[in-house]
Amino acid sequence: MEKDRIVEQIKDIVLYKTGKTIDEVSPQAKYEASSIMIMDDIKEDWAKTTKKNKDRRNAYYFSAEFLIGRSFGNNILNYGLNHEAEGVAEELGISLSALEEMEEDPALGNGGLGRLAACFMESAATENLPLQGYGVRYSQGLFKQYFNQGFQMEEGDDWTALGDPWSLRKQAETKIVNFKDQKVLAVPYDTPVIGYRNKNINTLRLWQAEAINGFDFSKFNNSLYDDSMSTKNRAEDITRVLYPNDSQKAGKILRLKQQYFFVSASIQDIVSKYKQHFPLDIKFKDFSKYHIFQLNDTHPVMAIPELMRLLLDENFLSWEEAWKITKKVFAFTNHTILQEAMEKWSEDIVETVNPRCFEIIKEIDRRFIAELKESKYTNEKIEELRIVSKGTVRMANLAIRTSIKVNGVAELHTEILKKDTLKDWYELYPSKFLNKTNGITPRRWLVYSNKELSNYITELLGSDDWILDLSKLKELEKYLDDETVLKRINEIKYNNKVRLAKYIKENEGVDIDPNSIFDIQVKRLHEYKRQLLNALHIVYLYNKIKSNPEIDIVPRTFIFGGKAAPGYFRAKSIIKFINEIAKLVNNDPIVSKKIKVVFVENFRVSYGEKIYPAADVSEQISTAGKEASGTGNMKFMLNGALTLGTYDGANIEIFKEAGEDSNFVFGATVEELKEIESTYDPEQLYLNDEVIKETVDILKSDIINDNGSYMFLEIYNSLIANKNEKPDAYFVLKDFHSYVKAHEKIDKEYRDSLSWARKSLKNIANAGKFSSDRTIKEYANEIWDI
Ligand code: 26V
Repeated sequence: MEKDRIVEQIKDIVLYKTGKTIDEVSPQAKYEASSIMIMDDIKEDWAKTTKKNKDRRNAYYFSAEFLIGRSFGNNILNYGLNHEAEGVAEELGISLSALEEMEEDPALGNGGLGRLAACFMESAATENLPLQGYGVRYSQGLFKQYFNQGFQMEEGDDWTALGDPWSLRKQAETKIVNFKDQKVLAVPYDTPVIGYRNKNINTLRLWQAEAINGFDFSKFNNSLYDDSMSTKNRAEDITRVLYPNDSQKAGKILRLKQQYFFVSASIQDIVSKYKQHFPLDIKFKDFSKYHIFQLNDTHPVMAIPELMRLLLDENFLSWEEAWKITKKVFAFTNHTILQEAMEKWSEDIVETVNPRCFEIIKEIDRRFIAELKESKYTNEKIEELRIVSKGTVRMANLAIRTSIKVNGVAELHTEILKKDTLKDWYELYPSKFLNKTNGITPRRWLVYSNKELSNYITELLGSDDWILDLSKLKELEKYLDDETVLKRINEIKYNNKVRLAKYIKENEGVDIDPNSIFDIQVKRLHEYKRQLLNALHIVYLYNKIKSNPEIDIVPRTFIFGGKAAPGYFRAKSIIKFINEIAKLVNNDPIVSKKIKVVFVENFRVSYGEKIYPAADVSEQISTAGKEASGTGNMKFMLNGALTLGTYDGANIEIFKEAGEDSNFVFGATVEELKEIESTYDPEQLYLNDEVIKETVDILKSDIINDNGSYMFLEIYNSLIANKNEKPDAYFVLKDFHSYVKAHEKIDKEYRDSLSWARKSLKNIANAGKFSSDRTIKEYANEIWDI
């Protein structure tokens, strides 16, 4: 029997690794051995896929972040071991979920961009597409978050402290990366990306920096202990830590080194494999037939000069020959329109990282300008488009100039890029621009994390084909008026809420009621995402309940989760504010009967897996035009939550697919905001509107306490009396009443539980578009040609 074979194999690994029998070892050891068993099981299929892909055109996803989440449960599911898994765990004397909880959740990404990369890798493997991931193996993932008196605190994330059973160190394929002031080793670690039930296994290769001659014995023998370690430390520093996506990020030299490090190693790797495979093609004539590199934002853009450098200096191609190839093999994705996130590096930093690449960038710029001048471009336009200007290198410009295609990540976002942010570029290269609306993998975000709903869908549709073709969910619409089905939808949601409530009780120490509406906002903290609007609405409700304790409202639990970048003061203030509101609300004997507030600590992929299935309401309330796409919105929708959202990013496409009447749309549109932008006066709004005034004034009251940090006054000033920047730049007060109304509608509609379930089912049935299988096939067909 398959189960017995697996159990025996795991026991064997335990014995080999620990010298003990299964009943003597820790849960951690059982988890590790089970993971090794899976790695052993898949090895032939992995090798086969690698071999098959050698002869084909491949796409390479270059990304500084791959937020892959836990591997154990997902690999069991995708490799088809899930029917045995419970039984195997039982034989090992542990539950499957306890085994799963042993795994560290690697946080090798900040948020949306990194998680998207992980969903793409999974979908490509599932769709049999040859897509390889290349990135950085950070020793420290994104910081772990906890709260002390409601303030965010950070601690390191040493995610490999107990080992990393999911990667193989490929020492023999080590590369050397040259910086102006140091040379380091790049050691690759390969992680399998297992397609869903198709035995196709692609590779995610992450590079780790190490010293070439790590340890100086002569210094050590001379008692210069610290000195003897310094080369080693300086090398390892390069991949030590994932940078938090900071709004006021400085142009940190180590960050550019990190970027150059991984793209240099990756390009070297790919070029050297090409030369092995086609030793006769010394002019690289066929290189562009076999390779296409997708640049995930500007972070990997140094790959462009690096490829040029390798072709010119190490393979002796002429500039024209090298450029012709380089111009064919890159494509670029933009993920944000926020100006501060567009990477610009000062010339001296680029020069210190790698002087030769800097020289190449300047030459690319020089030739580009000459071309523009020839086409009679005005100096003003040329200035906009230049790659090197005013002492800085603009990475987006370098990427767009070189790439075959440039894409945004949702329809609205791409339109804004074309009409506004990248207007001049769109004029110059209209055919380069296209949209690729983001997606999420249904395996992790439904089949794995919401088993009950997933099984029910299979039961209703009579087959599990929908897992590989999410558009099939549309067939669920035939049950929209079936009371038995609607009741079962509600029952499943309730069960998921019970599970989450239990988890929150254990982890946050707060009691929440599964019969209340679970109204959830989980995402990175940022002003444009407007967690502050959500918080102010809770204050408004608090005031209302205080003045009328008998008020008839459906009990609501507001759940928040998300990290603020450690240097983003205002985002941290908002966390403190929400935690203080939670304390106020939850400790009030009357108010807490109607509403509760919880900010969960350390929101991450594995927390998301428990949260999305339990949501009734999905808060997607960014200022219109600011959220490029969002992907959390899709996870909620697929799990049957109704979206409370603005016309922003992919929300618009969600409303279009599922219907506005199955969701709650509010707030000003991009066009409306543009119209009022120059005359918007939040202070007048505040002075003339009693409700807004009373709500916002809590920030200056002693009802809540910021422990002398002045954080709440700072938030107040940011809305009303900002001296240095525009007050209320994200239109929180402007959208306040519209948001309150939408919440009132939720309160009203939730009372009709069948009608609510119908809307929930409508969302599930129309979530097909948001499968990353759809997205990745569009990339494959319209950009990569694989
Ligand atoms: C910027 C920086 C700047 C400096 C240091 C590190 C760092 C890391 C990441 C970033 C940019 C983050 C951009 C991002 O995550 N954008 C999100 O991408 C999602 C996937 O396309 C999209 O759904 C979200 O709307 C968008 O905010």
